[in-house]
Amino acid sequence: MKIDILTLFPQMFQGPFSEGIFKRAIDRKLVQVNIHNIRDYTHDRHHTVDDYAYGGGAGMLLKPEPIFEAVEKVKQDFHLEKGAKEPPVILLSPQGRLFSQQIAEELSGCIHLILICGRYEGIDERVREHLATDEVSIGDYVLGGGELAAMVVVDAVARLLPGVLGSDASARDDSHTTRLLEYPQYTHPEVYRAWAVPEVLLSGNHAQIDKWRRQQAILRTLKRRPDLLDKAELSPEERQLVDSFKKAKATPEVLK
Ligand code: 9WO
Repeated sequence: MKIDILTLFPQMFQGPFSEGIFKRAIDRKLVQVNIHNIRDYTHDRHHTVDDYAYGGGAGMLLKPEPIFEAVEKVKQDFHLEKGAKEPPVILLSPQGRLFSQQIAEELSGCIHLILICGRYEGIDERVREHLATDEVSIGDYVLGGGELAAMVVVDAVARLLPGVLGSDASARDDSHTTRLLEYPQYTHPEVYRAWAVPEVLLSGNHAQIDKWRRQQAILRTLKRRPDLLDKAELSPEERQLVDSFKKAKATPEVLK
């Protein structure tokens, strides 16, 4: 997969992509990330990327021309390489559709992504209307710009690509694909500051361990993210367990 990121702050991307699984994936050519400075696509001597809003109001907006030209250039370069179809052009903004594991999976099927990071007080509406094919938000808060959001999206997408993690299983097997939160996990020592690892995990009884973990995942999800349980795939017995806890007036010990 090739990912082109348009930003006014290219240096912000130096950290995340030079560490850990990313670095390995890039070294192994499983993913290619190119950072482009929007300012390089200006033509005036001051390299102007922002201007006042028509109608007045707070602050400066990103001008459309450098962004259009940058997107057109990276599209053209890719087409020359691959002769491929139009890639998604994703604008990171608080007004986008809310990012999720499902969107990450959808994007991981693309061979080329173009991400646009806004800055200042906003971006000329024509970028949104006539250039971006998609607008994505990573959550309901305002950031200084789209860069950190782009890194979140790229991180979530890249780890789903074949070969990026140790195995396909580890990427797909986690809680947000199965839509339950994770069960509690423990490593050595068996007792730390008088806090012991739950007995069942030391039993060696794998059927019992699996059952305990599944129950813990369900109960934790019920307590912290009950909205997720509606979509989860539960057996009839597990549904009953959930319903009995939901109906109970007092909070059961396991949920505290
Ligand atoms: C700032 C501002 C200040 C005064 C009046 C209005 C204002 N609007 C904004 C604003 O929305 N700035 C944005 C900053 C412009 C586009 C890039 N920025 C951004 C993207 N902030 N937060 C995101 C973002 C992206 C994805 N998911 C969550 C947040």
